Amino acid sequence: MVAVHKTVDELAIFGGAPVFDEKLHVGRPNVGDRDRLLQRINDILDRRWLTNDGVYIREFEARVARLAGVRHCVAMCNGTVALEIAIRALGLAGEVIVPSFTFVATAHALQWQDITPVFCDIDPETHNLDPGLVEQAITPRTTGILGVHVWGRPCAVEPLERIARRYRLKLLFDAAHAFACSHHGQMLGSFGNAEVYSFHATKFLNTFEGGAVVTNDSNLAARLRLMRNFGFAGYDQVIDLGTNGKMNEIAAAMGLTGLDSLDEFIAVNRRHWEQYWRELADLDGVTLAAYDPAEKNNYQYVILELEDTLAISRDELVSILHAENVMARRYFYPGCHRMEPYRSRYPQAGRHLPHTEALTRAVVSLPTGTGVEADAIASICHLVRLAVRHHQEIHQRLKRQRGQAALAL
Ligand code: T4K
Repeated sequence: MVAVHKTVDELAIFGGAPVFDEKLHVGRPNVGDRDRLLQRINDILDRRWLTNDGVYIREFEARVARLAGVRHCVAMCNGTVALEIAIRALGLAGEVIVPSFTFVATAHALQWQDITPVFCDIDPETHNLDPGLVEQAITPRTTGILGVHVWGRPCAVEPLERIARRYRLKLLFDAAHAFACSHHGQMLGSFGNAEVYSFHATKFLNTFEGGAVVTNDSNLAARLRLMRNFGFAGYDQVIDLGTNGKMNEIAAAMGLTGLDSLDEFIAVNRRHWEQYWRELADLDGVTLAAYDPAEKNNYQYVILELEDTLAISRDELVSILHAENVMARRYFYPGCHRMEPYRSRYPQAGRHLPHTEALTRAVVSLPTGTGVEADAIASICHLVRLAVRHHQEIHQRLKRQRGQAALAL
C-alpha cells in the first residue's frame, strides 16, 4: 500500500472512506519461520510427548535463561499464572505494593490469592513506580513490592532494591513487556527475587499463550517447578500445594521459533519505532515514549502521550483512528484501581494516584511489529499529525456531531 494523505473533511469519522480496508491491530503477533515451526510440531506429534517437561520446553527454558542472564527459567502456561505461582512461591501475603498503571493481571494475580494490591502512583516521566511513594506506602502488613517494567522500560530497579532490603520485603518484577530489554547492560529478568515474562500472542516473543518465571535463586526455582506441576516431586509423591501451570510442547516450539528470529523482530520494531519518532517527535502537543539507545530494547510498544494543551482528547484521537481502521489501544485505561473488584473496594484510590489518572487519559498505543508495513505507519503518522494540527476544528466538529447524535435519539 502507498501512504495515504487526507484533509480534515476526508477523515472517515466525518464520512470519508477509511484509509485501511482491514483493521490494523495493535499486538499483531510476530510469527517466525513457519516451516521451522511446522517441523518442530511434526516432531512433537511423532514423538507423542505433548507437555510435562518435554524436550522443547527444556530447550526453550535454557535459551530464555541464557538470554536473560539467569540460572533458572521456569516456563508456564501464561504470564498471569506465572505471576500467581511466583507470588505464592515467594510467600507474599498481606499487602503488596504495585502500580495501578499496568495490565489488570498484575493486580489480579495478588487479589486472586487474597493479597491486597496497594496501588502506588508512578513517575510521569518513566510511567513506572515512583520509589519515593513506594516507601511511603509500606505498612506493617507489607510483604513485597511488585514492580512492572511498563513498555519494556526498566523500573527504578536500584532504589526499589534498596527499599526492599531496608524493609526486608520481597521484590518481584512483572517483566511481561520486557523480554530482551536491558538496564545498565544487564537484562531485565535478572533483578529482584524473580521476574515474570509473558509470552502471550501480543507480546514481542510469543508462545501463543505462555509465560515464565526467571530467577537466580535455586531454591525458589525448585519450588516454582513443584508448584507448576501440582506439587509432584516424583511419580506418586506430592510434597507441596501446587497447581497446573505447565507450558505445552507446541507452545515451546513456537517460542523457540520466535527466538530464532529475535534479531529480525527487534530490527523491524526498531525501524518502525524510529519512523514514528522521525514523523511525530517534533509535533507540538504529543510525546512519543522514548527508549534509551544505550540499552537493549525490544521496541514493542509505540506509545503516544497527548498533552492537555490540545483541544482534542485522547479518546477523540482514538475514535478518529478507529474510523480509519487503525485499532489504536488505550493501554492501560482506566487503571486497575478503576476496575473491579478494586473500584468498589477502594473507591478513593484515585486521590492518591494523580499521575496514573492523568496518564490513563493521555496515552494511546499504536500498531507496530512484523505484521505492519512502513507505508501503513506513514499513513498513521499522517492521521495523527492531521488530528493534532487541526485539533481545535476537529474537536468542535466532533462535539457538534455528538450533539446532533444526542438530539436524534
Ligand atoms: N502483566 C502485564 C504488564 C501484561 O501486559 C500482561 C498481559 C500480563 C501481565 C499477563 O500476561 P498473560 O497472562 O496475558 O500472558 C492483551 C493481552 O491479552 C495481554 O496478554 C496483554 N498483557 C495486554 C497488554 O494486552 P487485551 O485485552 O488488550 O487483548 P486483546 O484480545 O484485545 O488483543 C490485543 C490486540 O492484539 C488486539 O488489537 C488484537 C490483537 N491480536 C490479539 C490476539 C490474541 C491479534 O492480532 N492476534 C491475536 O492472536 O489484552
